[in-house]
Amino acid sequence: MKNLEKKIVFITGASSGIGKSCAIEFAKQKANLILTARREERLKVLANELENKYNIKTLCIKIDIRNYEDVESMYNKLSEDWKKIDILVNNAGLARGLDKFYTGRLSDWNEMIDTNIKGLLNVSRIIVPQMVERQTGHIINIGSTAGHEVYTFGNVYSATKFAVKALSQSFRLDVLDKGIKVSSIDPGMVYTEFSKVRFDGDTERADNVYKGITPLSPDDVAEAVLFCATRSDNVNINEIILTPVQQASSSQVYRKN
Ligand code: NDP
Ligand code: 8X3
Repeated sequence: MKNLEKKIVFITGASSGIGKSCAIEFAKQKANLILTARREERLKVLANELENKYNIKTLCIKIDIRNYEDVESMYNKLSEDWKKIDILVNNAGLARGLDKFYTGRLSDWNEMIDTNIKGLLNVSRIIVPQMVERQTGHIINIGSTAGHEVYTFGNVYSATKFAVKALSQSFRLDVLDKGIKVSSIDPGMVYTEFSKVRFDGDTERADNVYKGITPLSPDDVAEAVLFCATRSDNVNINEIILTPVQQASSSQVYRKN
């Protein structure tokens, strides 16, 4: 298992769910972390806990990845040491709504497209050039089973995750001669704030999504991320698809009463 001590890991969406669990997994490996999201207070609490527990260095940065200029100026303000990011975890993302496309809300579509596709591109465009220059690095994108098959009413969210899949494959081609790894971790149903966000804070509706099943935990996904990040230098894990045992596909889920 590759040693990650003092490696610099940049995580988007570290304030919650999968991103937060990834932060904890990398901290256990003694990596130094750049934790980003819009809810800065949450990042600070997490960073403080991880610094004390694992004796690592952290930076917390409030950022909305939809804004390219903000991402660029955030990176330019980093010290030369912190700029040398070894692992980029493109995790921040969301679903909004669950509707037929012909009744869907434009604001929901824009938020998903701007975050899941353009946000991932914004961050990658800014961070990857230094990996290219140093001929080393690892980009880990969080995709979804929704990027492999559509499901009823999943239209635009699925489209964004199909785009993430296309980008992961394209990135791999673009950096083929640069010594950079590109992995995609594609989970099925994970119990996080995802459904609460999707249903605008309606916790009852959100909880119903997971009724009768044992979903993945964000820690399960973070373990897969860590597995990719700790393979030997010559090994690239292209893709991991993981689902709860009770989920066979995006729409086939076995629920116990
Ligand atoms: P959460 O809602 O728990 O976490 C989402 C994270 O993304 C938060 O930290 C949030 O931080 C951040 N985020 C959202 N929008 C922005 C933005 N514009 N700028 C910066 N950060 C942003 O959900 P998950 O942990 O489940 O989601 C993480 C990823 O996993 C997403 O890409 C999602 O599509 C994917 N995924 C989730 C699955 C699931 O079932 N939960 C299954 C498959 C994939 P903040 O609000 O503080 O900015
Ligand atoms: C999240 C999983 O099935 O809700 O990407 O789309 S699903």
